[in-house]
Amino acid sequence: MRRVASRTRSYIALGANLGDPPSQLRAALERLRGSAAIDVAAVSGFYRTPPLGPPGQPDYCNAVCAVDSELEPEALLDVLQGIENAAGRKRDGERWGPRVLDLDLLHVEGRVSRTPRLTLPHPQLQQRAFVLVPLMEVAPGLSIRGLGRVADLLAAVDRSAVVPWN
Ligand code: A4P
Ligand code: MG
Repeated sequence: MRRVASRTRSYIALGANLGDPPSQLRAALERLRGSAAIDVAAVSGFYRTPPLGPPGQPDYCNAVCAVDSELEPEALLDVLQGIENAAGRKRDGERWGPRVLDLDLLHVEGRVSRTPRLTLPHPQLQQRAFVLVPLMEVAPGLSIRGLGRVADLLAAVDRSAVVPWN
């Protein structure tokens, strides 16, 4: 696998709203921990969040984890998509429709990307309370170039509907 020169911290959003969502997230975290090239450094709590997208779908379970890796961002995305596929993720559904598992790469420290396959930082990060609440938990001091401090991004959104899963 292609590797960058040094270990880099990345932040991954986990989401699921089909099957048993917390179990899907736990299984994805186990698969990440089982990836030789990836160290899981921190995991947020699990949150119940109202679906963004077509109405009538179940609530999501959302979380964020921080990982350390020497993988290039595209290679990290390969790992995430492999884990989604292993969970039975189908890619023919409607946009923002329900899914058994979604793993998005939110941010890779020191990196930006604007390729068709990978946009970094994640383009909707700053609008999504279901991302910012758990991101704040694992990286309270994080500042993302071009976006600013996570704490300030979180202060600018309505987080009232993002509640602990239990
Ligand atoms: N892609 C580009 N940049 C990235 C990145 N930073 N991370 C490309 C991950 N993927 C990235 O993704 C579509 C394409 O985006 C991929 O081929 C990849 O190369 P996908 O996972 O196949 O499809 P998707 O997730 O349905 O698409 P999209 O538009 O990215 O959806 P989002 O933004 O992930 O939103 N409501 C709640 N409450 N909680 C949620 O977690 N999630 C979604 C999905 C909708 N509503 C939600 C939630
Ligand atoms: Mg996605």
